[in-house]
Amino acid sequence: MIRKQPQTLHEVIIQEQSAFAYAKGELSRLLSHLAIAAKIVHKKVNKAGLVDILGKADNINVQGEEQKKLDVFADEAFINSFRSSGLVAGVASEENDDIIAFDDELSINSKYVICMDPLDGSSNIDVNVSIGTIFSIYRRISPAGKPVNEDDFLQKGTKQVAAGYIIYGSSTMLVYTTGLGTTGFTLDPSIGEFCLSHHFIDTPEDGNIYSINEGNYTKFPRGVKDYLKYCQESDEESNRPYTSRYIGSLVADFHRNLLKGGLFIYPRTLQAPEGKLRLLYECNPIAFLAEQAGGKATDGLGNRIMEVKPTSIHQRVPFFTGSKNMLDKAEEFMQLYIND
Ligand code: P6P
Repeated sequence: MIRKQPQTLHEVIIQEQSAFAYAKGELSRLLSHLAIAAKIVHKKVNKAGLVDILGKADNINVQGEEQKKLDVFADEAFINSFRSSGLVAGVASEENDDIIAFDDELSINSKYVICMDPLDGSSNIDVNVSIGTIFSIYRRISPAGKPVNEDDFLQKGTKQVAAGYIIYGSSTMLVYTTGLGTTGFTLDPSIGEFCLSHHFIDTPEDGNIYSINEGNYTKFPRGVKDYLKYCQESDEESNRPYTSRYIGSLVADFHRNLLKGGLFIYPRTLQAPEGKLRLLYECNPIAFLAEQAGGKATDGLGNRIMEVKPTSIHQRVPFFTGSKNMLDKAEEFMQLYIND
C-alpha cells in the first residue's frame, strides 16, 4: 500500500480557501509567501551556533532590548517577503518603532496589513532554546491607493482574518488559523515543504501545567499568588499539584500547553502594571489560535483579549491563555481581589 504523502500547506490552504468567504486567493498566496520567509529563517536559526550571527546587533529595539543579529535578519526576511508579495500594504513589527508602509505601486493598493514579532524569545537564541515568529493579519481599513496609517493596525483582535506562529524547535512548525480551526504543519526539510501534522487542534479544557515566571512572585497581584498556591496544593480529585513548566519563550510555552493542556500567565506586576506581552503581535494572534482550538485568552479579569481596543502599536496587556477550565479557575481567584 503506497503511504499517502501528507498534505502540504499549499494544498490545505487551497482546500480551505473555498470555505473562506472573501479570500479570493490573496490570503492563500499571502500565507504561502509567509511560509517561504519561515523556511529562510529556519535555515539561519538552525545554523545560528555555527555562523557569526549570534551576539548582539549594535542597536536597541523599541522595547529597550538589545537586538540580536538573528532578530534583525528575521525582521528583514519577513518584511521583504511581505513587500514582494504585492498583497500587503504595511507591517507593524516588534523590531521597528513605527509602522512600515509599503508605498510601491503594487503594495499601496493591497488589501492586508500584518502585525508581527519576527523572532519572539530571542534572549533564548544563544542557548539553543525554541524561539518563534508570531503574526496577525488584518484587512486594511484605510482606502487602497494611499499609504496605510496606524489606524489600520489598531484594530481589535476580533478583526483578524488570520494569525499564527512558526516555532523553531526540535522541528520547525507553522501553526495558523483563518477562523476555521487551528491547524499545524511540520517542515519536512528533505522536501522543503510544511506538511500537515496537526489538523484542527483541540486543546484540552483541563490541564495540569501552569506556566509563569515565578521569579516575579513577590510582585504578582494577590489573586495570582492565591492561584499558584491552589496549583501547588495536593488534591487527588482535581489532579493537583500541577506541574510548573516555563521556557521564557511565549511560542514554546503556548505550543506545549495548546497540545497537552495548560495555562500560561503573564500578569501585571508592580513594575509592569500593564503586563509585559504586546497586544498586537503577541497576545491577539495567540488568543485567536487559543480560541479556535477551544481554549480562552483574557486579561485575567474576564476581559476577552480580542475585544481590547488597541491604542498604540506596542501596547502591553496582562495575558492569561490556555485551557478553558484552568483559566476560569484562575479568574475566580483574581475576582476575589478585583478592587485591591
Ligand atoms: P520573562 C520573550 O522576551 C517574551 O516576550 C516572551 O516570549 C516570553 O513569554 C516572555 O517575554 C518572557 O518574559 O520576563 O519571563 O523573561
